[in-house]
Parts: sequence; structure tokens; C-alpha cells
Amino acid sequence: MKKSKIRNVAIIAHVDHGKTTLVDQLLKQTGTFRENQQVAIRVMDSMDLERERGITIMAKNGSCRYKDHHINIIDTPGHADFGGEVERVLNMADGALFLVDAAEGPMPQSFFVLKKAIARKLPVIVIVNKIDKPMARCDWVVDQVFDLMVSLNAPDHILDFAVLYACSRDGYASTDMSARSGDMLPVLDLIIERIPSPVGDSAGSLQLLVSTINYSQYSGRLAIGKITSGKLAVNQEVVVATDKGHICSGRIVKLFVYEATKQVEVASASTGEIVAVAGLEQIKVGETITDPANPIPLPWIPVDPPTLSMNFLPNDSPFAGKEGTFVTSRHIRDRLMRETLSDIALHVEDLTSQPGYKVSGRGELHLAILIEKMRREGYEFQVSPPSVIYKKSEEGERLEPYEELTIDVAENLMGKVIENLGTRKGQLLEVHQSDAMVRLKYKIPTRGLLGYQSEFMTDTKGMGILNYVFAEYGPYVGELLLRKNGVIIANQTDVTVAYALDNLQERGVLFLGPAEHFYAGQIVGEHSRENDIVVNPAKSKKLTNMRASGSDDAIILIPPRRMSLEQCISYIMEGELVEITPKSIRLRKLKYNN
Ligand SMILES: Nc1nc2c(ncn2[C@@H]2O[C@H](COP(=O)(O)OP(=O)(O)OP(=O)(O)O)[C@@H](O)[C@H]2O)c(=O)[nH]1
Ligand SMILES: [Mg+2]
Repeated sequence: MKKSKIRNVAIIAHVDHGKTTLVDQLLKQTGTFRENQQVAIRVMDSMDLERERGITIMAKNGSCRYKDHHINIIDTPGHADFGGEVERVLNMADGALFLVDAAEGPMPQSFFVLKKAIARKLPVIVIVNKIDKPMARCDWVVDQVFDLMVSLNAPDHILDFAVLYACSRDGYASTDMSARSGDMLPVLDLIIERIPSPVGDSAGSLQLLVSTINYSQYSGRLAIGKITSGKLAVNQEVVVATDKGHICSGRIVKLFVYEATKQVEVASASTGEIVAVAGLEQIKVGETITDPANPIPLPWIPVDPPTLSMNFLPNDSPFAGKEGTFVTSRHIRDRLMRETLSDIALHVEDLTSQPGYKVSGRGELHLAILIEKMRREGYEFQVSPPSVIYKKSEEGERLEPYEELTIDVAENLMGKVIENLGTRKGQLLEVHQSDAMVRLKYKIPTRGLLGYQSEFMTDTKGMGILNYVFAEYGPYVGELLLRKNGVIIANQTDVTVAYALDNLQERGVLFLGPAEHFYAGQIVGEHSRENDIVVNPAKSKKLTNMRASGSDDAIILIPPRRMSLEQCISYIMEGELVEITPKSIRLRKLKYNN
């Protein structure tokens, strides 16, 4: 394959604007799949958690062939919590497809990903997607994108972007915004025309900056990145170097390139190609694979720091060790460290006050996905409530992270949202109205947003759209009262009894149904008042010799509130923990008066 025939393009956008759907169409329409091959929709969302949630979590490589070109496509996640993924994979791209929803226009994460592409001076092709939507307003969207680029100080070559109007779902794109049929090939033609082939000297010293780490059952750890100089072949001796001077040697055992969504083994590869390399077991994202005779490590572009942290602790609840396979502090540590090798937005430190680890990430979802992955792999542990990462200003004042929040909501439901965000210390910056919908823009402390997602769903009857992205560090706003209610705590270890639950349900909302095991200190419900109460959910009816009238045997229990992992994480407060095992998620109180 000749160097000039390669294109490396990243697809970036706000969450749900249609990136993965677009990749499906590009792969399909270039005949990448066999005629009768069964292909899942959003084939690049290959992780279980991605399919379950309908969002992309990890960036992934794929490729297609078109007009003698090998086009490497990098699909990226749009959710703000996975912004670190976008930052690191942009190192492999020579240009970007920037998708924008034809009705919504640029959203907070559009701004973030575009900023990162412009910082790397990548040429951008704008695709106004979902033009089939009745509310589509293509001209307005293009104007908005232009303004956004100007505000980001984009150089002229980026401001001079090409635009296509597309419906990824139905598989067509055109320079004509009124098109309602056709194919996606104009996207590929424009990639070939507008995105440069990778530069670099194939006769020079080897340089490959590792952008992704993957694991393969057969080949072990895979380091993925673009060869920016020189050549690479199986059995070649290399060194792995960092720009801080650390260096170690190794040998290439296997080499892969991307064909469609698969890695295909090759004997050698050259400058400009995106490859996966096996054989370097200790390698990390951000390191450079380079020439032993002339090692030249590439600088790592720093990524935004984490804003939220949680403590991961070995489980010491009364039910500890019953359900998990990996339960010790050592197990947890090894697993967390392994994650930091591939996820550069994640930081892990030992706790000094107790056994356990402080795990810092980009947001609640970022950490919740890690917890869910570990749970499915058989880990058992407990986590503390998330807390934001504070900083100190030069004058020594406490600073906390703020998010830019955008809310789309029906006008008649706006009042509740504004009231709730007010108590969470949000500052309303802008209000835009179009028809019966209102768009609100806020600046709000990250702390104020913790746990807000589920309240927002209730306040807007599931019809609102909420988006946020890290904005900056700003002044600390003081105490925030996020949970008004106290909890109901069990006073002993036993099994719930319907009779007891029947009496308790008058006092609040219960989290357990009948015949469920619980332990002393477990949070079994939410009290309807502000204080905590300690109860016995196993208390049965006193037996008497005389049978009472039949009516009091008829117990009708309200179904218990079952919270998801994310809801549990945002529910707990200081002094409470979420206990996580492969089978259960429980809440517990550390100290209470029995
Ligand atoms: N109406 C319409 N819906 C579309 C179009 N393209 C994608 N969608 C839908 O939009 C939703 C999100 O699509 P995805 O491809 O998962 O979006 P994404 O940008 O990859 O999302 P993340 O990776 O989570 O950021 C899906 O329900 C798609 O079916 C389109 O052109 N028109
Ligand atoms: Mg996606």
C-alpha cells in the first residue's frame, strides 16, 4: 500500500449526533461487509455496555477502502465524561469529520471536541446530520458552526471548511440540503479531497505515539497508534520511550492494520498507517515506540485533568466476600492500575488514611462505567460518594470546578427546572425560546450537578434534554444541600418480613421487598423526614393464642425503589457507601446509633 493512498480521519461530535451510525453507512456502502453478512446496527459500539446504553464509551478504529484509498476511521464518544478518549485518539487523525445535529446545532460537547481538533490544526469537514428531522435548520447550524470556529480562533484553512448535509440513518449525504436520497459516497470523496494524506518520512527513524491500548485474548496487550516516521516490521527490535527520558527495549511480535472493524495481521507497515502492535507488555498510552539506534520520543499532548473523585475500598460489610471473585485490596489495586494504562483521563492514588484508592475521573458516568465493568468481571468492593477535586487560587482561595449546562425543555415544565437548579447554585446565563421549547444555559458548580440527572428526568417527565461540559475552575460556593431526606437503617442482620415492611412503608420509601437478606447498617429506605431512623425490617407480628380478624393478614406492599448503580452513587452522602458485588448493589451507613 502506497503512503499517499492513506487517509486517517476522526469522527467527532456531541453525544447522539449520529457518529456511529455514519460509520455504519460508510462501511456498508463501500462493500466492507459481505453481501449476506449479518451486521449489527452501530457495529462499532461493540462493548456490551455500549450496546446496552446506546452510547459510545471507547473510541475505536475501523477502516474502509474507496477509490484506491485505505481510509482509517476513528469513531469517538460524544458524552462529555469520555472527552479524554477523544483527546487521545486525535493524535492518530490527519483531519476530522465534525457532525452537528441539523435541529439542535452545536452543543456543549461540540465545542469541546472542535476545540481539541483546532488545537491540533486538523482540517475539518462539517456534516450537518439528521436533515430528515422536521425541525432541521441547516443554514442556521452552519452559521453557528462558523461562529464557534471563530470564537475558537480557528486558522483560515479550518474556517474554510466544506459542508455536507446528511441523513446517516438513511445513508445519504449531499452538498444540497434539500436532498432526500442518494448515498454516503460524497463524504468519502470529500475526505480524499480535503483531508491530507499523512505526512512523515518513511526513510526516517521509527516513531509511533501510542494512542490506545487494547487487549486481545491471543496476542495480549496491543499498542495502537499512527506511525509518524519510519517503518515497522514483525520481529523488529524497538525501544519504548517517554519524553521524560524513561526508556526500555522490546521486540515486535505481531503487527496488525485495520480492515473494516477487524485487525488483520501484516508483516510490515510504514509511515502514515494506523497499526496495532503486540509484544510490548508494559507499554502505556502516551509512550513512543521508536528506533533503538536513534530514539526520538514524541511529546504527549496533555489532556484535561479529572474533576471528580471517589474512594474505592475493599468490602468490609457484614456480607463481604460472599459474592465476588476478586475481593482483596490487592486485586482492586491491580485492576485499577491496569485501567490507567489505557484510560489517560483516569487517575488512581493510594489512600493514606485507610486501605483503598482515590480514583479520579471526568464525571459520574466515567466512574460508574468503570465500576460496572469491574463488577461484571467479578470484583467486589465499595465506593464513597463522589466529590469534586478542589484547587487553590494564587491568592490561596478555594476553587471548585464548574460546568456549562444546556437544557432543552418544554416551556410549561421550565419552572421546576429553574427552581431546582437555583438551589443547586446554578447561574442562568441565557434563555432561548423557539416554539414551545426553551433552551436554558447555565454555569453551575460540578457539585451542584451531582445526582441531578435523575431529578431532571422526573421534573421534565423524561422529555427534557440535559447536557454539560466542564467549563473552568471558579470560586467555591459553600455548602450545598443535595439530599433533603434522611435514610432508614437496619439495626441487625436478617431477612425482611412483609409484616415489618408494611409498618415501615408509612415512614418513607423502601429499597427492599419481602424475603431479602439485609445486614446491620444497611440503608433499606429513604425516610420521609430529614433525620435518619434505625429500624428492624425483620420484625414479625407477635403471636397470640387468639387469631385476630382476617383483615390484618392482608398486607399490600408498595413495590420497593430499585436504584441503578449511577443513582446509588449520586444518592449517598458523606458517611455512607455503595457496596458493589457481581450480584448486588447495596447502600450502607458507616456510623449510626442503634
Ligand atoms: N432522524 C435521524 N436520526 C439519526 C440519524 N443518524 C443517527 N440517528 C439516530 O441518532 C441516535 C444516535 O446515533 P449514534 O450513531 O449512536 O450517535 P453517536 O454520535 O455515535 O452517539 P455517541 O457515540 O453516544 O456520542 C440513534 O438513535 C440513531 O438512529 C439521522 O440522520 N436522522
Ligand atoms: Mg457513537
